[in-house]
Amino acid sequence: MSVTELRTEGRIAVITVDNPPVNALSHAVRAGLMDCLRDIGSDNNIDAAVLTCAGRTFIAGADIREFGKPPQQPFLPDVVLALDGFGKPLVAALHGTALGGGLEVAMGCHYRLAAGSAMVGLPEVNLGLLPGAGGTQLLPRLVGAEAALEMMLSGKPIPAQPARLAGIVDKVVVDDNLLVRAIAFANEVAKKPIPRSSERQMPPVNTALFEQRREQVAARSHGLFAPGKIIDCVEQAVSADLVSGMAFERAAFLACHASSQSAGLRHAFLAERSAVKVPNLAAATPVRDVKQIVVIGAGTMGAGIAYSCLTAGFGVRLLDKDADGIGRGEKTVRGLFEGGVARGKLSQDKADAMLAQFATDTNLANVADADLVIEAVFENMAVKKEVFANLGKHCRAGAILATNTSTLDVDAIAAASGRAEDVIGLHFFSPAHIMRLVEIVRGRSTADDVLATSAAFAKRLRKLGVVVGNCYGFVGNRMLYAYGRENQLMLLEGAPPEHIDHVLQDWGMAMGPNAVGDLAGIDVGYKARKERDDLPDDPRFYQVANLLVEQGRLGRKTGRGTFLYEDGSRTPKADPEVQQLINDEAARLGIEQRVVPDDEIIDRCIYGLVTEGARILEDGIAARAADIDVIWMNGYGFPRYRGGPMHYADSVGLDKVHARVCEFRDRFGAQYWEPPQLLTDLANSSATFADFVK
Ligand code: T1G
Repeated sequence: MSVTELRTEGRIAVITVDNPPVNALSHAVRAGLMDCLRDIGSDNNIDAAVLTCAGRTFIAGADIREFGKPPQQPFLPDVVLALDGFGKPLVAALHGTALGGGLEVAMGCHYRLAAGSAMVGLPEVNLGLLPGAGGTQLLPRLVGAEAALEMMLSGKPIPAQPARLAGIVDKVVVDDNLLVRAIAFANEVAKKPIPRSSERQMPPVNTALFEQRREQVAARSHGLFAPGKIIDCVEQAVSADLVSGMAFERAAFLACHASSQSAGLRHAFLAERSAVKVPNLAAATPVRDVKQIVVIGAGTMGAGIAYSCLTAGFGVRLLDKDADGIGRGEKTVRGLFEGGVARGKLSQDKADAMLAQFATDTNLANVADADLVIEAVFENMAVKKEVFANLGKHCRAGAILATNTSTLDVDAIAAASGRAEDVIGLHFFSPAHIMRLVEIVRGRSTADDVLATSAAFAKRLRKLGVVVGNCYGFVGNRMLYAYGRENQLMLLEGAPPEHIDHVLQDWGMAMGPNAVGDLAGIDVGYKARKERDDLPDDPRFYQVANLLVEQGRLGRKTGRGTFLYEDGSRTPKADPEVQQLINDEAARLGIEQRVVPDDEIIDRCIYGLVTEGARILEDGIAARAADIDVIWMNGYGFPRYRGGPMHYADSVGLDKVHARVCEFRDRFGAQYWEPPQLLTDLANSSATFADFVK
């Protein structure tokens, strides 16, 4: 099947790109477009042409999957220049999302018509790139430098009407006849002079704009350099002709493309799309019908989950045996809707319609009509078992019973229900109405259709549902133990908490481990540890955290934890009392204090993640290393431009990672630093975690 088709309607040629799923500009598409231009140019019976796409969208960009491969002519910039210089009028008909190279191709054409629902944008910056096929030169010529910079630095698409007002789109077609209108438009302009984007003069610009944007970007982009390159290219467009401007742009694009930042961001993009594909599940697996959801537990998590389900169009009943708890939960849900309306996220009418689907009850047996029950009660096995025993009795046959536990044994909870095949883990991350990640924990007995339904449910909530196996902490929290352990040990060894946090945040983590602990509440981990009987026999293990909790220093919620939070401030401040507590405990344990080098802080915390991630792959708890990356980028603030812990280790080189882990084993002992066999095997065979398939 050809990915480009050429036909004529009277004296108008119609080029149709048909390259599912998003008409990405693969090599075949680029070559096909050039062939079509050649045929149209040599046909005297054709006066003008329309470029359209089959399927759900106009071209959504260059083919991201081709980036790692050797580039093939024709390169996209050459295609765009050929369009711009073409001798007959070219009309692009845009529907869906004309993004990246797709919008560049459209700007190479001489006119752009858009369906009313179309969106246009240059999101390359999200991939650590810049528009590399003329976008940084053509867009400023259409909309001016300032608006062009805003679109390219934000990476956000804009709707058709604002795009018309800005000068990107010539006409918006509000009925469903985009192609018919485009062909009629082509007939109208067939004999008119051709308005080439390359010949448009740049609107005047205050050159101070570029320095202003450089300062903004430096403050906000955490060391990413694609934004600065975009500014350089637009600045070049002010004075350069199109060809030399595009040569400048090409060099800048190649520099971005070669960067580890872009490799990480492109990995993140593809990993998030592969992670939601359930491994070892037949595509034809049926999905159970879910309309009515019951959430049990009206705390912060339960209310956030209820809100997420309501905004996705489900009916929701929130249960809690405590009347005060229900009152608080209902208040939280209503407050979230009020906030959404206030921020313009949804209309009052929509909020009212969703809230009409919301109910509460203190009767935990009121579950008979539930298609899906999500338990979000206190993180205690006995409490959860009681809830699931009750659900096993009162839920209808076929109802799915999900636990939101963040660490506990899903199989044990499932057994308590008496219907383990209907039980699954849905580990939402807090705050549940904001965090995209859900770990879908597949129990030993979980039925395939329960798994398929859960994956579809996560998609309905517009969340990233990643299927993981059942073990303590599943993937994310199991790895968090190793990351936190090293933080705790380094505190005792002499690294101040504020320094550890600064070093890791500077490295790219959204928050340092000590600030995260204060945010979540240090008592949460403390209580979880008290429930375990498999902790390492090591008096240093989370000892600082234990002492803080035992002194009532629980974190932000008590105004002090590892750090101080004065007068309700959210800004952590170093606390000399805590440092003294650490020093005293280190002395008691006979730990010699030292200056812990910054690279050691980073490597012990990050390779702590990597080694535990390797064990998770060995145990089959995660199907792909990329799934682990998705979990840590979306649940724990791991920097996207580093691609997640496993991709980062691959980018460093597993031989180097393995050598560093062996050094830590030799210095700190094999209890925590014996290299996982998988890491040793991959390092010895010059392979990567990306190569690993269980
Ligand atoms: N290349 C290859 N595959 C792509 C793709 C792309 N650009 N965009 C999407 N896909 C695949 C995706 O992997 C998934 O595949 C399927 O399409 C559906 O995607 C030179 C250098 C278009 C808004 O950054 O934002 O042009 O998993 O699940 O939620 O200047 O995809 O089904 O096998 O996301 O409806 C610039 C990226 C590229 C746009 C649709 N363009 N795509 O969202 O579906 S760089 C982008 C998106 C560039 C030039 C530069 C979204 C979407 P599979 P999906 P969706």
